[in-house]
Amino acid sequence: MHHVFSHVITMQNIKQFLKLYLSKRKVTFLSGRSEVSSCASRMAKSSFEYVRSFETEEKCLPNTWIVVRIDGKGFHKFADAHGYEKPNDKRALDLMTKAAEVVMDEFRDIKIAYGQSDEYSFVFKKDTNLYNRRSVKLMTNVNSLFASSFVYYWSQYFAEVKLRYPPSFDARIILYPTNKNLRDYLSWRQADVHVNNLYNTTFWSLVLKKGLTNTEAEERLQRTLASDKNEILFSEFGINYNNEPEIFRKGTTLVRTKVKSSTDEISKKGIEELHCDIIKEKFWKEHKDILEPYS
Ligand SMILES: Nc1nc2c(ncn2[C@@H]2O[C@H](COP(=O)(O)OP(=O)(O)OP(=O)(O)O)[C@@H](O)[C@H]2O)c(=O)[nH]1
Ligand SMILES: [Mg+2]
Repeated sequence: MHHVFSHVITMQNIKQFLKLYLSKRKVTFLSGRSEVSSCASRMAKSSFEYVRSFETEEKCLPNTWIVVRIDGKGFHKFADAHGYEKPNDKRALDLMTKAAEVVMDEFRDIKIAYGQSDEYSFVFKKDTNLYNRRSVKLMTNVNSLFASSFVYYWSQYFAEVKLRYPPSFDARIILYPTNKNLRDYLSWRQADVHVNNLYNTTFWSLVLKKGLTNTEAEERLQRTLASDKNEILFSEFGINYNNEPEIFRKGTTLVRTKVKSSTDEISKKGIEELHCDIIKEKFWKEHKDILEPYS
């Protein structure tokens, strides 16, 4: 016992011990951060990670058309703040369509898009597997790319108008099981343009060209039928509503087309902008590829 003790406390041993001890400390000190972070990551995997189980994930029903519709938030105010022309501002509609094209370029499973006023609907093919059909992923990605593109391209369409505050859009997702349901949805949006645009065209003619106050124009149009508004436009303003630009009357439909390249060998997919009737059969006969693979 005495022998061992006396061996341990020789000066040489103390020096060696201290050297070893300090070098170990240094190593510990230098690797302190990684030890702390690896400790945190171990903790994250253990005691913190359970929070992940609170996340929920909703998937769109298989075999259904997925429609994402975005709509400008408070665009009545936004239009006024940025001097939109009344009742229709071509720049605004073109900017909306530009943003929609960016979305269609990015998300190739969108087969058709339809826009009017401050809204755009995007239709994903029935069998898309994008984001595993997770509805929140689909909806938020479409919405945020649309909104950022709207801002990104603003100055190209409104060169003289400064963007006064950041616009935003709401979004919803709707599932349609049959082709008929989808066609009826798109018809509903196009019928909405017709009703609103006929009203707005007549309303703003009365206000801007005839000097009526907003209230007077509103009263004048109360309980009028479409035919009455057509008549007011024609007899009082010489406007034949059917000759108004199609983009205002029909909204904008975006479809994919095959564009022949200059060499004529490869065909590249492009986007075509249409302002036509999508309620009647004709459009769907001419664009069979949208619905036909599906029943
Ligand atoms: N002057 C003008 N206004 C437009 C044009 N396009 C859209 N708007 C305005 O945008 C509004 C769109 O309607 P809503 O989406 O129902 O109304 P909103 O004010 O955006 O309200 P929320 O969508 O509920 O947030 C219209 O009522 C118009 O005031 C346009 O080309 N010219
Ligand atoms: Mg809106």
